[in-house]
Amino acid sequence: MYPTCLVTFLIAALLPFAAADQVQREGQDDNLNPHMDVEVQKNDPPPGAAHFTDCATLYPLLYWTSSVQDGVFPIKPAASSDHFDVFCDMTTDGGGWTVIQKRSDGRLNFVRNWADYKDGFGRVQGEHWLGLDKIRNLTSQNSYELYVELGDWEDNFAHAKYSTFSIGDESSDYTLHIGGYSGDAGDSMEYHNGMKFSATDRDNDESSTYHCAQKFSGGWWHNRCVYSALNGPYYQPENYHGSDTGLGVYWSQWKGGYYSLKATKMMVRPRNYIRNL
Ligand SMILES: [Ca+2]
Repeated sequence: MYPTCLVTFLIAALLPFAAADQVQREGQDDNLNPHMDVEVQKNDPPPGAAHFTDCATLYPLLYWTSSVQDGVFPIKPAASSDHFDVFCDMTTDGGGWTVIQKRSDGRLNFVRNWADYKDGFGRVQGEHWLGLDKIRNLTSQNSYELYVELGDWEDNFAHAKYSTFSIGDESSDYTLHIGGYSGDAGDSMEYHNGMKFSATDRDNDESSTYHCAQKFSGGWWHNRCVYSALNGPYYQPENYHGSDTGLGVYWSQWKGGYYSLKATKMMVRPRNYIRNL
């Protein structure tokens, strides 16, 4: 698919950078790699970054160089003015997924305002929300699908896959377009199709009674109010007491009304992605 010389160039140029970048970010310890003396200018696009508009376009390079693995890589969607780092899931369901949301331990607060949800928060290596503008830029460059992975406190996992997923721009309040469910988690997103995004300081929901984003916290495409709320407040099991506590991290069709999930991951991929090269 790629000429040998291009592959060689990209391997030489991109992969060491990605490694250096990751080391530097994780690096509370500057001596983590004393041989890596590279001055990384955050605003300079890394060599090769402009070639990849999402993790799916990166996948063939990793495949042909026998280096398929999950990890952090720089991408630049067509509509984005600059590159940014994303976490690429290259192993689930054929790989090529760009992660847009992840929760795993509750260390990151998701009860946030509009500006935070617009810009994104957290570190892509761990819990994070990629940001509505970036999600918009990603999903507007092709027809995208969404994969939602859920984990409970007994280490069971379930997933919901949607063959259609995109969001409008900010002038539409990032209206959600989603459909084509398959999976074993149940469809808890259909109720939110066509809804605008709401956050703690922005009530765009369909309820005249509630400010859903304040009542259930976290930003989401609230209706009246939720069948799912993956950005809801995170609870350890010992601190969760059903209806007395609230919904927490919520996906009604899998675990029922009052169960706050342990882990979530939302990720996107072009629908025409060819998984087997
Ligand atoms: Ca309302």
